[in-house]
Formats: sequence, C-alpha cells, structure tokens
Amino acid sequence: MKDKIIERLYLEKGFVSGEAISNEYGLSRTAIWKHVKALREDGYKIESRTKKGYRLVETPDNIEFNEMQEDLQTSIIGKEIFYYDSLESTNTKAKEIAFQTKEGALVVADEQTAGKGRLGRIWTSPKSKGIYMSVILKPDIDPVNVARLTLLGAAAINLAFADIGIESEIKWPNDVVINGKKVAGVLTEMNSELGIINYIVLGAGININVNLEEIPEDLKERATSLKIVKGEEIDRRELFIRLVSRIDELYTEFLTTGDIDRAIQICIDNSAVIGKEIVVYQGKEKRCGRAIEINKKGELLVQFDTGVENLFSGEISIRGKHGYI
Ligand code: BT5
Repeated sequence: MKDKIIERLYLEKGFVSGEAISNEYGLSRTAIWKHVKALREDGYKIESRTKKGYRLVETPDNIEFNEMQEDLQTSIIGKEIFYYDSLESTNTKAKEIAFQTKEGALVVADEQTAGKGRLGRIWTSPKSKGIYMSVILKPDIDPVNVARLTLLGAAAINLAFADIGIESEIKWPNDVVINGKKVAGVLTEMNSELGIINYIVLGAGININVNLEEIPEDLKERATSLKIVKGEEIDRRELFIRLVSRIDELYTEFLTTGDIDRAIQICIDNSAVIGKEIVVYQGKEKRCGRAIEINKKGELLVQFDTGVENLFSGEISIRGKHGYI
C-alpha cells in the first residue's frame, strides 16, 4: 500500500487530498497518516497541508530509477541511486550525502537549477532533457591521481554514445563533442585530508533531448544535443544504463590495475585536440601551442615555443585556434 500511495503522489506532481486516497484505496485517514509517516522514515519528503492533502516534494529513489536498478548489471556503480526531480546540482547533493553512502552511489536529477561547470562556471540543465548525475567514489589512491578520473568519465560517455550508435570526440580533459560542438561535460570534485581521499564526486552532464531553441543564445555556437545531431528523440533511460555500465567497467579496471590505460587510449583515439593548434588558458595566462599526446597519467603534452609541457587537467581550459575546437 505504501508503494501505491507514493506512486499516486509521484504521478500527480501536486497535492492529492486525503479524501481521494481514502476513496481510491479504501483506507481510513489514520491508516493514510501511518503510511505517510513510514514513507517519510524511508526518506521521502512529503508535505501535508490541511484542506489540500499530501504532496511529494523529494524522492530518495524514484520509481523509474528503482526499476532501473534491476536493469543495471554493475559490480560497483549504482547499487544505491538517489533520484530527485530537481536539484541545484547533483555534485553538491552528492557531497552532502557522501559520508553516508557506499562507494558507487549515484545522485541523479531530472533538472538542475544551478548545475556547475569547472572553475565556477554554469552547466545549463533543462528539465527532462538530459542526464545530470554524480557518482560517489572512494578509491584508496593518492589525491594527485584524481584528475585522471575526469578522463575516465569522458571516455565512459564516449563509449556509451557508441553503444547507441553515436560517434563523438573527446576534448581533453572533460568535454565530449560532436560535430565540433559540446554535448557533454564532466566535473570531478574531491574531499581529502592529509593526503587521504574521503570521497570523489564524478559528475556528468549530457544534453540529450534538448532542442535547438532551448540552447541559450550565447552557447548556440558551441553546444549541441544528441537529439539535434540524430534528428530524433533519444531514450534517456537506455543511455543512462549504458553510461553507468561503462563507468563501472572502466572504474573496476582502474581499481584492479591502478591505471586508466583503456580510458586514456579512448581519449587519444577519439581526441578532438591531438595534432591541432590550440590555445591554452591557465588563470589569466593565454598561450598558443600544438597538442601532441596524452600520457599514461592523463596529462596533455603541448608543444609551446618554449618547449614541451605536461598539462594537468585541474585549472586549464583549451580552445581551438579558430573557435571552440
Ligand atoms: C563542464 O565544465 O563541462 C562540466 C559540466 C558538468 C556538469 C555535470 S551535470 C551533473 C553534475 N552536477 C553538476 O553541478 N555538474 C555536473 P566546463 O568545462 O567548465 O564547461 C562549462 C562551460 O560549458 C560553460 O561555461 C558554458 O560555456 C558551457 N555550457 C554550459 N552548459 C552547457 C550545456 N548544457 N551544453 C554545452 N555547453 C554548456
């Protein structure tokens, strides 16, 4: 009965009166109240108002995503899924709950009201049009190696796209692009103390069924969506399952070998920058060079006038000499 009530509230997306629930399920008001109390203990946030009834505000683990768990054949990622209709940022929520969750827990939202890019930038996250998710990871590694996980995220997105027949390129370190326009981005954040990692949050944002007119004017030149590229709606659920499986696959390999060789190879084979003239932005500095390769550590080697330098992914942005790529 608890499930029926939550499903009813979930589908309504607004208030459902106690009377309606009582009539539909043959329950007394006291019985409804007891079920609502139990649901709240399960982590559902349910608002109750006199005369209006009950409204579901937040689900820890929404119905669709409950079913999704059954389809996920992963070993580490997605054993716990926290789903929200709307969040400021899945990365922020993941950081809030990281200490209470197991490695591999996922935070997913149908929209983000303050989605984050790197270096304080914004990630536009329109409702029901993309995947906005964060994975909580707790590997026993040196914090200096964390930046590599960004490449792992980008490689997983590239593989998941390929699984559904879409080719893409990776613009080191965290962009996935199609036809020279950005379709997905990765944001890795970390909490560590004295050289020990408490947790890492690996966030991924993908533009899936975003229409051209829904892309903000200032981004139209350099952003696109899978729907725009393919000319048809994409099954978000299928892509989500593929993506989580690919992250699981690459991350398991990382835990076993300590390296992300396969992810790096994917970033090299599908690189949007290797062999190209690029502009490197680092703080206020802006320099031109030629991207040569990505090494085993996930660093980008760039030939500048002054010599070759290894770039770490953290604080660096790259542009093509004549535009986004
Ligand atoms: C990124 O940053 O590309 C990282 C994006 C990570 C988003 C995910 S969504 C789930 C999780 N929770 C979060 O809060 N974030 C993560 P960066 O390389 O800094 O790129 C940001 C720049 O991309 C912006 O300054 C815009 O120019 C552009 N941009 C913003 N929204 C975009 C979109 N939806 N599609 C393409 N480009 C976008």
